[in-house]
Amino acid sequence: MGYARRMPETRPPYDLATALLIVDVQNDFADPAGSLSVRDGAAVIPVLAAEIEEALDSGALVAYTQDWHPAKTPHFAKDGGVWPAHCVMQTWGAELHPELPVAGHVVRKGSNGEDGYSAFTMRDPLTGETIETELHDLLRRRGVTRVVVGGLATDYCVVETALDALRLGYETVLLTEAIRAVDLQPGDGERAIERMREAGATIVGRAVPGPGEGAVAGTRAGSADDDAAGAG
Ligand code: VGL
Ligand code: ZN
Repeated sequence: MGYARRMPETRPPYDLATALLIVDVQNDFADPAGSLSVRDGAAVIPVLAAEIEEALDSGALVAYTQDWHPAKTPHFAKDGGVWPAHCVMQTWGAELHPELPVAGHVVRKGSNGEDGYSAFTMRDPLTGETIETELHDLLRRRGVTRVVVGGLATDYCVVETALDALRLGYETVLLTEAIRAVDLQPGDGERAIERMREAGATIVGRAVPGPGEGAVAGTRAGSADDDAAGAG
């Protein structure tokens, strides 16, 4: 609401200095039977599959993350956190969705009970200390300066990953058609996209409406044209 209409931005082409980051496309988020299933989550898979193919054709790195929790962690409601148990290591829910093509390094986050959502950093649940995953090192060693981000979920791991990437100095591109939100509160996904835009991310693709929203919220019929990116 109230956003200026913007011309759609297009994704810069993949090259050796670009990495495609695919966040948490795991059964518990992407499958309707998952314990923290994201509405329409599996819809990101064909979009990401096309991106993966283009990235690989251009020699770009593709990296994946897996939320990877022990059975007991302060991240889970039963142990003092906020979430139903999900992505417990070595279980079906933690596996990458079987339809997602896997062609690159997989970063697992949370193995030692760390909390947090970013692919780059985790929080020690006892000391509150920030711990880096191996992702920044991996990208740095490969000379990556730009990341293209998609996956699940927009309002948690995707937004925190993109904000960390920007903070670490990466040019950051968000693929709106390759993300979906948990939307605990209606509009969380849209607000996350705005936070990424304000922090300097390039937002590419049509806005994907949240639950109960029209194609372009807050506007009257006739304005929901397919070229309107970033609206609603
Ligand atoms: C996520 C909630 C809890 C995510 C992970 O991948 O977005 N969300 N853990
Ligand atoms: Zn988690």
